[in-house]
Amino acid sequence: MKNAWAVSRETRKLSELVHSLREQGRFTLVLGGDHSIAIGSLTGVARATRQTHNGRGVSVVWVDAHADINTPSTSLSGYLHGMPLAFASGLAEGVAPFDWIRADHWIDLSRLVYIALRDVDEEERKTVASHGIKVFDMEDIARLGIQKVMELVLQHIGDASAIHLSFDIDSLDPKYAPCTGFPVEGGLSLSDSCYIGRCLHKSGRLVAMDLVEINPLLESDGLQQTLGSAQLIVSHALGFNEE
Ligand SMILES: [Mn+2]
Repeated sequence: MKNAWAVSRETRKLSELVHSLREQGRFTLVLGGDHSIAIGSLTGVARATRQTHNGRGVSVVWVDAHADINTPSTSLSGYLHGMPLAFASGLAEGVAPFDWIRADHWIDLSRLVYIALRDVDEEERKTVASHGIKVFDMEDIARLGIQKVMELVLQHIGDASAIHLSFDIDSLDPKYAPCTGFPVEGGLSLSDSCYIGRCLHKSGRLVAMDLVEINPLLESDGLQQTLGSAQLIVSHALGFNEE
């Protein structure tokens, strides 16, 4: 695992912080940066919402080109940004230095939904299939339209739990967000991305959001555009663009 001790230390702090803000009923918005920070945000939100929403806890909507569910043993790269869901769900349990993550930090994979996947490792495919994780890939979005997809997303996670939106900017087509480490062609339009945020806001159950994988060092020309896209998506998710 690359930079494991530093990532563990910082995500642990973030987990505590997010947990205490959620206990106060505050919405948490986490901006990045490497998607490994979701190890902190997800575990903090999961622990804080375990007893809320009639004990239904938190559902996770993961909008990303990648599945980010490798374990340290299946990862081909060792990058922790490809593993946050494995750590936050207990798939990678008790792995030092992430052994501070205990069962009360875990999210429930049966209430995880992926949107916009299009670059998934073979081992990740097996994990997604064996845990019955719901996926709406780019083909599904093209076929059904984003409105229908979001209807099915909400149907899958049920109508009681809190919702955590983890939004990787590389879910967008690179033409809307070029400044990211691992861009993949054929992604979401900006308007569909905003719709996802708006729809989850309207559910009234969105309690936390990550907006990640903006890397301003990569392409100075496209930076303003990438930041503009991100800002717009966040504003829709926070309810500033209600129709
Ligand atoms: Mn990601």
